Amino acid sequence: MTTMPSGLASYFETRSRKVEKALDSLLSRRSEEPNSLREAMRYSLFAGGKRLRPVLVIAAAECCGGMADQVLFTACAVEMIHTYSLIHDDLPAMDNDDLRRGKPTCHKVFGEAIAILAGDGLLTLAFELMAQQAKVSSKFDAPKSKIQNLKSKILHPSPSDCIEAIRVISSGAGIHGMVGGQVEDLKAEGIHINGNRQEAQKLLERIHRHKTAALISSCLEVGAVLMGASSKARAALKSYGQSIGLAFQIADDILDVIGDKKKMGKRGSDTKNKKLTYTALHGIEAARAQATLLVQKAHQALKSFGEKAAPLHDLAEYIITRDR
Ligand code: GRG
Repeated sequence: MTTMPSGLASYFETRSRKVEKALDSLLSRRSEEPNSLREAMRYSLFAGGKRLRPVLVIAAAECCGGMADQVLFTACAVEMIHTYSLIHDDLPAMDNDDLRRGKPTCHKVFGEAIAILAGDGLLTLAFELMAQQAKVSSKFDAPKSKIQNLKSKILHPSPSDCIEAIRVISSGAGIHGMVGGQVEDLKAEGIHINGNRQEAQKLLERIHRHKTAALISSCLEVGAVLMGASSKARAALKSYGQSIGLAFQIADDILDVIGDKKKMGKRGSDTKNKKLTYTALHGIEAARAQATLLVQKAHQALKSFGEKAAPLHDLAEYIITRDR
């Protein structure tokens, strides 16, 4: 296990700082919202997450010749969706976890009702934000001469690309992605390696392609979509995302067994919840080998991007060597 190499750490730091700042201003005090709701949303949003998904949106956009500012709304939106999923995942009706990122879970601090609503609030705010991006973009959908007179130096994604971006994120986060995968995961609790191993492996992969990899992969695809990239570039980034998404989950399963619980800020709960995991099914060494193969596949997918994809190559390596 290792911490992030310094080149990647400074890349991550600059991009995630932009995201932090934007999130902070998007969730600043507005008189019409109940205080407890905003506090609960902020509590989970600023509890020390790695900001992997928004950085992936930015890295994919940069890989297609764009800049962080052009995709910042969408980057913030995916972090909100990710945070809502963690709040709901920790609830007693799901994983029933008391700790997340070393802190009491949202429902432990604010109660179950507010935690559910904080998740709902983050999910809907994410879509408001992405729709807002389309609205801002349509203002800029004007003849070039007019654009030159505008103060903003940011070139906004086109309104139709913004709408396609909303579709891509909905698909990764919803019933065909994360939400669907979460349901399959809950149903699989208790199913174990005593049964048919091949069937179990197929089920496990289906769960995580949906629950974890779908949102991660849509973060990469959306970066390409917003930059109006070619369908080839879009497919390559999507494929990279599917591979690192699964590798990320395998690494998560390994950390759940052997990780430093202090660094991870949570207790491993997969064994307690009799979860079907890569480590339970194959053992740690075979799970590691599977993750390494997926990372090799991810590198392959980036071949056509050359140097621009350097941060994504480094990220793929980090995903399976991370310690939290
Ligand atoms: C409740 C609809 C719904 C979905 C929940 C994402 C998820 C589905 C559950 C989280 C459980 C879990 C541990 C999944 C494994 C992979 C994963 C998403 C880990 C957490 O993501 P990180 O490590 O989190 O990026 P940080 O804390 O860094 O933001």
